[in-house]
Amino acid sequence: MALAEESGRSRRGAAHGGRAVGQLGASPFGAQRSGGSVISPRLDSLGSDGAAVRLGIMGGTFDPIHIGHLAVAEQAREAMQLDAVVFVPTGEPVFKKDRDVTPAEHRLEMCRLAVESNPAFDVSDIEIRRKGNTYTVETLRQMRAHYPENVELWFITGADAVASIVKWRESAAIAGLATLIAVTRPGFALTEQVKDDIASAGPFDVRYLEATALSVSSSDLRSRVANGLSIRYLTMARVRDYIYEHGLYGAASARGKAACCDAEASELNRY
Ligand code: DND
Repeated sequence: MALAEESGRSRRGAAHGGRAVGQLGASPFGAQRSGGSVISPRLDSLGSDGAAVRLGIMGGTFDPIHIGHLAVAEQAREAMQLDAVVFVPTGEPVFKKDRDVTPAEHRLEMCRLAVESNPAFDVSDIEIRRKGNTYTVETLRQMRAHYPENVELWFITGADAVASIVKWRESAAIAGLATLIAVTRPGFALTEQVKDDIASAGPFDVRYLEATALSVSSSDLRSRVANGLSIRYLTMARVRDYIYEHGLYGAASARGKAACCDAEASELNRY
């Protein structure tokens, strides 16, 4: 992996200790509200000790989450020295109205299962708790309002998502809320034209990152499950087990065929 390019306005330099989220101490700042956490129980107090913190935000429909999402987040964390990455599954994704999206509670739970072994990763249900269409600008505003200034927000996207950002709600406002990390994704070229379009849509600070290519997609996983094909190695074993346990993506009818291939991996509960 190599950092291909860095562009845009400069950001405040900060020393980052590379602390994992589990090591970030609790404090009065961001104390949980009586009704529960604001971002997530582990992340609410981020930055409360005044130290500079870089929080990566991985937004997605995650229907289902797979190794492509996880690898992108991990490589962005490493390359940009993010202290933590929070996965934020969408409530009602605006660009997916053409198909039935799996209920949010399933997508949320699969995200939780997928990230639980990484101490630098966590999941927030902030977009699911917010009713109506999900807009990233609102999520970033909520996070900005919650965290002190020493917490920098870094929004991680694949190349396809960043190319469409100019069409997102209040895209210019997003530029003022977060640094964007645009990670290359197989099949989606980040052409100079795309970069120019983004630059003309607002004063975005975009860091282009060449990550290890993983040509895996949620739609392929859904299709494989529906057709009784194995998704072993394409997502975490716990996520795969969850899909079969809950009969997602037509898994109930396909279970017998795929289960014979997956039984061993389920026992190991790894890949
Ligand atoms: P997707 O539906 O593309 O997520 O949504 C990505 C984010 O864009 C979410 O946070 C949405 O709320 C936000 N959005 C979309 C449209 C409009 C607005 C906001 C608005 O505010 O108006 P997926 O689950 O499909 O993918 C999640 C991320 O992972 C994406 O950035 C995608 O590009 C990336 N990805 C990969 N990157 C590298 N290699 C792979 C990948 N598969 C997915 N194999």
